[in-house]
Amino acid sequence: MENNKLSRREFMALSGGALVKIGLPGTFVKLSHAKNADLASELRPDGRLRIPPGQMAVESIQKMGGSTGPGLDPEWRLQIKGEVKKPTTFSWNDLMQFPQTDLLCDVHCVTGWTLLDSNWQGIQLRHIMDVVGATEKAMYIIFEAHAGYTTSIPISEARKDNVILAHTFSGERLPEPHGAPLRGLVPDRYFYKSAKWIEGIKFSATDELGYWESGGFSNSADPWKEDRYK
Ligand SMILES: Nc1nc2c(c(=O)[nH]1)N[C@H]1C(S)=C(S)[C@@H](COP(=O)(O)O)O[C@H]1N2
Ligand SMILES: [Mo]
Repeated sequence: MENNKLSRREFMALSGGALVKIGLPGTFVKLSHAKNADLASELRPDGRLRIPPGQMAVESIQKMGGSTGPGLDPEWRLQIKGEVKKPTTFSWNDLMQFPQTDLLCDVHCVTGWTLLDSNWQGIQLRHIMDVVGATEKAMYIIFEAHAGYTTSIPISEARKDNVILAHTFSGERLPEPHGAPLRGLVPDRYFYKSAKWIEGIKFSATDELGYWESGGFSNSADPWKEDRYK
């Protein structure tokens, strides 16, 4: 699939005019076609294609917008709630006491760009799950972010090693447009599952469609199945 398959018109239709927020397809700087062609046959350790179908590797992360969040506000807190044994509100300092994970991963935006070998640091979500104790009813994780943005993942995804709450990108504190102070990072789903500026994480027995998911985008958001739309 060509990137231009996601035409402006389709985006407008699907997202009810919220086009600007998800970004204009085709405005990003791609790696060369030759480099993309090289990578096209490369496989990940799990046997999946390095570049999922319909994606194009780009040179750097793109700023995809959204209502900017709290940045480095010392009053910022992360509230963990719902189906957990110990509902807890963490400060920045609390989170810094947890084991920190260094992650090298690829991210895939539904508009067609893929950033390879991006480097992040943060706290594994499954570590937080261990600390607060998910109840047996907990089947989904709902990320609640600034300005009402939400997105969800199944708890099975949330337990994966590569799912983190990221505060550092390329060795530096996450820039504000990319989600400071903390964002979810779910590399194996389209990037709209990686909520920037998170303020809460809700464990839930039932799923709740997120911001993009209720606007026509896929809830499974699996890049290798090209689950872009519902
Ligand atoms: N809070 C919040 N998180 C968000 C979004 C948003 O608008 N608000 N956009 C999502 C989408 S559609 C994408 S592609 C990525 C973009 O992240 P980036 O701006 O760091 O590239 O963030 C996701 N997380
Ligand atoms: Mo996106």
